[in-house]
Amino acid sequence: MQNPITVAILGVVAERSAFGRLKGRQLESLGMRKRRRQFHAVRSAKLGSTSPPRRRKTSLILVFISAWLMLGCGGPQSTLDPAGRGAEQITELFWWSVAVNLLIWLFVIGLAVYATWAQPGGHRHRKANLLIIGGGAVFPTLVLTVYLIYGLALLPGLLAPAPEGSLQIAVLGEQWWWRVRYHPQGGEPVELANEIRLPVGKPVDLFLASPDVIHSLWIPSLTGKMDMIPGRVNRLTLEATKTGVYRGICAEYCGSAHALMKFDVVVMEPDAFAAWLEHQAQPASMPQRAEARGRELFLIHGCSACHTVRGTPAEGKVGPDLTHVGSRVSLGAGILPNEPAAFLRWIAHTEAVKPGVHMPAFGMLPRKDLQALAVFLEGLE
Ligand code: HEC
Ligand SMILES: [Cu+2]
Repeated sequence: MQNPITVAILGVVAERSAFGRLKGRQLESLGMRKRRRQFHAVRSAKLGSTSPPRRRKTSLILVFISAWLMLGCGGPQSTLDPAGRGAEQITELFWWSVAVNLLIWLFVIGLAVYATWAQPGGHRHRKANLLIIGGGAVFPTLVLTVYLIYGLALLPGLLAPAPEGSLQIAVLGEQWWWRVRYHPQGGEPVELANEIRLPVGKPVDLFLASPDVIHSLWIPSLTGKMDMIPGRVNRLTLEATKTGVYRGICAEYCGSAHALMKFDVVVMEPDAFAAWLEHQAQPASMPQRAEARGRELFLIHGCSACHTVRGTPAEGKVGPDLTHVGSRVSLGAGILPNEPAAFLRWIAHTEAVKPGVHMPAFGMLPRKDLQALAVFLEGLE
């Protein structure tokens, strides 16, 4: 936003000052309008450049486009629209730095304007030195030190673990999806995928790791990001403050499908969350008649070598757990809507939907079978 405005202001200022200098020497006797026109004529002849009004118009358009883009700073994946303790503090730091930067920017623009209007002339050596050392070294050091202290002071709060007895969730960054394992107090772990649900107002510890490449888990609305590094476990503590559906992404380039590695974060009332988790811990419900064929095909075609559907012989661990895949907000790690047509598309054109994916496409199956598989998966709620 500041850049186009700076360009616009400095453009006008530079033009004026050049005009002012010419004015004295060559254009004394002419009327203001005439002089200005003459100045542009002289300048264009000298520089062969386009007219300044056009440049100014371009700058104005840039300003409006930037302002319009700023309006997009909301929604389920915005640090400027916080819904978690960590994000609230980070947003506050952001707005403080915007305010301070704005003041500094106004001051610098003021200096630039002053410099173009001031009469050129000698400066006192001492004064010039003071400006260079004070404005060029001491002032920036002071401002950056204040920022540093502010930022460091936030860290203990952001990094503090959740209190004893809080919910713990292990999240593994896979290529290119998320393995999510809940460890409820006094219960068996529950493995799910590509979606994290959280109780509102409760601190939760996420334990982040990866079996092969480095990823970074980032839920901008809730808190800052944290790397997932093979061979170590990083802890990220979250506390969601508003219910709703937010987006998480991988924030560290990890391979071909990095940009297609997302997930949904659903923040629920604690009671609804407990009921949801209890349901997710259950095995898949017995298929109705319509779904029985799909279940059979799922086992015949080898899907079960890579996927688990609890309550069936499918116990593969390579891909996401599909026991309750029909109940997820989205499909394929946050890239498709959760609906039968999307299931069909995913199974038949896996590679086209997510280039580099570690699941073979099953486009060679008859359409009838693909439909049966989609119906079965959609029914796994
Ligand atoms: C070689 C292992 C492998 C086989 C075989 C396999 N899959 Fe997958 N599947 C994966 C992997 C890995 C992913 C995660 C891909 C990603 O998102 O990057 C996946 C993802 C999925 C998803 C999306 C899950 C989610 O959480 O959104 C569905 C649905 C799915 N597979 C269904 C099937 C079906 C149906 C079959 C059999 C016709 C099958 N898979 C066979 C490895 C496999
Ligand atoms: Cu990644």
